[in-house]
Amino acid sequence: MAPKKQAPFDAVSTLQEIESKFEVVQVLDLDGNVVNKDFMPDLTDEQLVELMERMVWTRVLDQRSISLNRQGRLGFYAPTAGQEASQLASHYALEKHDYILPGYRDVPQLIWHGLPLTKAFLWSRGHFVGSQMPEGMNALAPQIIIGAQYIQTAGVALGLKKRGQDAVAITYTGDGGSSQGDFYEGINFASAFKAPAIFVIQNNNYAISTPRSKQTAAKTLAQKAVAVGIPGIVVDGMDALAVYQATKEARDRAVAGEGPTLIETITYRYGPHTMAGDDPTRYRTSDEDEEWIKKDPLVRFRKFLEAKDLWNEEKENEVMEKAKEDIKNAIKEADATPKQTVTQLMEIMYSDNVPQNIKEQMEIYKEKESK
Ligand SMILES: Cc1ncc(C[n+]2csc(CCOP(=O)(O)OP(=O)(O)O)c2C)c(N)n1
Repeated sequence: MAPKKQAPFDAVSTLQEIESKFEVVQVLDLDGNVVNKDFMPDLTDEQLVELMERMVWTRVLDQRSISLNRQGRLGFYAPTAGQEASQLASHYALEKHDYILPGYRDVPQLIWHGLPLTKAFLWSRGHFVGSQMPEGMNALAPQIIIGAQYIQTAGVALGLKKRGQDAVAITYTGDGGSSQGDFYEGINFASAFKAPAIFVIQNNNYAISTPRSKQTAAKTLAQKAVAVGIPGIVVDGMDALAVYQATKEARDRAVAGEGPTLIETITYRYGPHTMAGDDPTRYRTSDEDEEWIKKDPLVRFRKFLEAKDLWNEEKENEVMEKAKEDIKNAIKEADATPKQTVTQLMEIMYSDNVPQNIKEQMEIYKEKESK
């Protein structure tokens, strides 16, 4: 009997079908109403309040960091306002012993993972003390090379698996980062080894001034997961509950030995890319900004909590005052930290096997800096 003739493969409709499945998952609408009970996280009232406190505190930190930068009291700073749900609700789904491999905008996650604010300020100033994580805090310093942290995350996650540790490695990049070679290598390697990794793409629609539409022809960034055989999900990145739940499910899968997940959070940064001088008005319209401000993660979550009688103005003011006080103390402490020396910079690069030429240079600087 002649073999049954195979139907011609329709690559175009297969693609369209896959792309149509990647809808944006949301839990809260703009008025803070739950619109998707199936994706509602299992969080206690105390936990919901704590997550809001972290977002409010971090919004104040962003505002103060921008003015400290303008006063010349901070160095590198990448604004975070608008991305609080994407950053902090994903972090909230982690455990203390999980590893974070952040990008340069992800300092808030480090702070809530245990990085003292003083160190965060020192990192901004390029002081090496700011890159040294406290003992027991599992994180790398923020990555500046776009996408490089994705490869490192595959390695860290594989290490966790080989040691049989009940922990995950989470990393963050932007929409621009999802076009880098390192991005593909990282998700592919982690997938092949079923490493316990969570890959987050914070899609804030711009890689500095390059719009998302020029980044890729793919309809979503999360669908890139399909090519390496891992689950991908697109969530409303201005919706703390949706971000939390997506990350929690990804973590559960990872520790159960089921491998990595790719999460795309649709978000927006209100400020410039960094404080180094890009002017968003040259590449974004004020109409676009206004559309996004309507989706603000704090406003939406506040409405949700207020309806449950868990939040009010007084509570919000308390958190804002606490943030201002914390910032004041931390910047004072950062100012009082001794300036780094060239000798120290060389010393921290090597634990042993210091090359001869570095040893010689160290001697020269030790001598110079002892005066
Ligand atoms: C490998 C590499 N290429 C270029 C740069 C310069 N650069 C810094 S930020 C940036 C855009 C990144 O955009 P995106 O990944 O969307 O992240 P976002 O800052 O929006 O969170 C570029 C190209 C870099 N740091 N590293």
